[in-house]
Amino acid sequence: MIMTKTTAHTNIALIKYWGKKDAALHLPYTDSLSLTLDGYYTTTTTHFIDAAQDEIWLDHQLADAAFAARVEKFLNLVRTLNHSQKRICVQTINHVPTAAGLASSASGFAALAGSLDKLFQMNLSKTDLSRLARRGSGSATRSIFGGFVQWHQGTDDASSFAEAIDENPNLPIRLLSVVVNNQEKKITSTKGMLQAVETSPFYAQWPQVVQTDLKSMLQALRNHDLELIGQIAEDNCLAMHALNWTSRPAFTYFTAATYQIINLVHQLRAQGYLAYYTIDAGPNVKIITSIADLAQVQARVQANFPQAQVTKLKPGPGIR
Ligand code: 2P0
Repeated sequence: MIMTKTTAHTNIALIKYWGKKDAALHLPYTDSLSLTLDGYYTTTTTHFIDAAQDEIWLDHQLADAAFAARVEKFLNLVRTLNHSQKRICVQTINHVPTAAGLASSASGFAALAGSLDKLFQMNLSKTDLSRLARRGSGSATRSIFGGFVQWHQGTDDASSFAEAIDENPNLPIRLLSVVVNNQEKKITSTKGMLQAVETSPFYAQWPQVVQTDLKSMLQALRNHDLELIGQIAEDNCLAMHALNWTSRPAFTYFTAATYQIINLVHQLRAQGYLAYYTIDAGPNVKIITSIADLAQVQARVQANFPQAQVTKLKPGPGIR
């Protein structure tokens, strides 16, 4: 029997992906740039089954209808690519709170793509694996690679893939994931970004914002300028969330706790610590800091938010 077990890590976007120019192919309106994280990951195993239907397991239980439907759509794509009708059993273990804005779809579809590549003996290159993972979820495109990763938006299925910028960053960057709420989000990323594209009068500005931020970020990475990396990431995150505030009807992923953590980050920075924040499609915050300041920043977060689940994260590897 073929070993199909594949592990993929989540990634945090420092330059965000928010909006698709092609919903079916998951082609984004902009490039994006992320850091793959060590501590949150998904492990997926697949095998063929002699059955009428696919079998989808999530964390040792049969998956709910919404999760199963999304996975089956991806299985259908891979079956079509391989001219196969075989049913498949998928077993997924998430070492990351599902759908809490912590990119479980990124690690999930990257791991699933990697596992199916082995099952069907497709022998895809990393670039082609990235393109395949993209069909499951946009952010999964980047989780094929470790370290800092750029997703080139491309113009079609062939040209939209991610590339490693620096797989083993020699940079003292650390992140603190501050989970204040691990409930599933009410507005999925897919829905939220569609609403922003269709209704925010500021969406027209977004590609230009990303282009400028990306250029500055690539330069900051080359210079190992961690302060600047944090500042650009924070600014870009706020620009993304401004698209949601300016949608009609307006919406936000932020909750009261989100603002409280933002305020604490500002306080820490005023006191001389390296601390910036970035936030995805949920209320939880990731704090960007340095090895030198990690312990102090973590202590302050834990003292101020004793209920929060705080996890230290560092750059992580690509799929394996
Ligand atoms: C990102 N996010 O760049 C952005 C920033 C959340 C905020 O990609 O519809 O699950 O499957 O392509 O990838 C989360 O959205 O959305 C996401 P789909 P996905 O990481």
